[in-house]
Amino acid sequence: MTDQRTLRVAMIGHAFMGNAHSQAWRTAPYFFSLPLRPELALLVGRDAGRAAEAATRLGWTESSTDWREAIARDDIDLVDICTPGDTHAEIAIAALEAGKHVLCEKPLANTVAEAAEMTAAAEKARANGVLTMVGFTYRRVPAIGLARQLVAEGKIGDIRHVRAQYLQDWISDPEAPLSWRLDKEKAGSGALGDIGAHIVDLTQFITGDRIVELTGRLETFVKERPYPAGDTSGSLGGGGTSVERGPVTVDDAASFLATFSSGAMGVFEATRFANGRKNAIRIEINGSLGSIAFDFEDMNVLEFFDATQPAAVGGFRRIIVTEAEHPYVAAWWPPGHGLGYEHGFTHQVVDLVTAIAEGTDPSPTFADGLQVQRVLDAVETSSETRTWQEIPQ
Ligand code: SOE
Repeated sequence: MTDQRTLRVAMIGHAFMGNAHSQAWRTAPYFFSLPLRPELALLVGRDAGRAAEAATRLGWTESSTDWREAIARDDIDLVDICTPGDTHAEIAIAALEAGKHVLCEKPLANTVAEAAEMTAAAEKARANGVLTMVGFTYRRVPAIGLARQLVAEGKIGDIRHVRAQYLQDWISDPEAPLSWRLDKEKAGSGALGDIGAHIVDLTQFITGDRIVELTGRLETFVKERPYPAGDTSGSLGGGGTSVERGPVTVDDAASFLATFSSGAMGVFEATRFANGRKNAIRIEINGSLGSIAFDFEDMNVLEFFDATQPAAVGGFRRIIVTEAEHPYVAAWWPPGHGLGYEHGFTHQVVDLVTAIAEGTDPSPTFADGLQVQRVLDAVETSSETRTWQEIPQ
């Protein structure tokens, strides 16, 4: 690192996630007092014209069509990977070997083998103070942070049930185009890795526990779709289609039963076919002393049931998670002036930059990402073999 006051970032990819990350890198220093100032130095995309346009629009100083430029440059401190999963391992390992910190979008990789290689490279680089983080952004929603706090403080007691759903509907129309997210080569898996990975991470984050075994099922309802017409990299299911069709090679929906190391029972569901549900991340946890419930479609609220209260005044309480005492909220607006999807990305930048300045591991690291990958892999194997699978710890 040549300049400790700034953190010079190169971002690879500028579609949906690139937009979200760019706004986070830009806004974090305006709302939070950061120990290092992020500099949006280099944006990399496949097409020179589009990368240059995106760099101007999103606030990056320069653009390039070669991610290796980011790795080769001495004046880049951190590589932010916002590309499809099939490129994560190659870019991340090269960046780590060149001594760059790495923020990598989720899921960490397309396979356990790739995630393991990335984690080995991360552990090697860690000896030289190089840090890694996986973009499980929803951990940084204030209501999720509060849920974790309540569990850690023992307000829920011993956890019995973990119920988690991630429901979307953007491909429930069988004529929705065959985007890269429906191609196993590019995306690794479908609903399982794209959105199921989030609820695996979130439930483990909130409970502070790990899934140790599971049995799962994957389903592909629509086996063939029209190819997209034109570029659909930045959209979910939108854009035109061509007359030619191709095979869907990933799951449309995934569900699994799981056991946590505490013995808590988990029920998980991830689907892109829940008509009417746009981005519903629903988590409910029942413990011996109470329950908590969250739904991302009402993301500034955490429901809390305290079983120690007399029945006459019991019932779920809707906590509006917009108080300065709540995680991350003090930096933003007065009570009741809620936050949105993008704020999780800003909080991710704050936590990452702080960890880099302090030389501590940000959370989740590549090792955490590898563990999530093992859970995803176990769901696939279980679905193929119709068996329970243990997760190597
Ligand atoms: C598409 O399903 C997607 O953009 C995911 O890739 C993101 O991780 C999720 O946050 C929203 O939906």
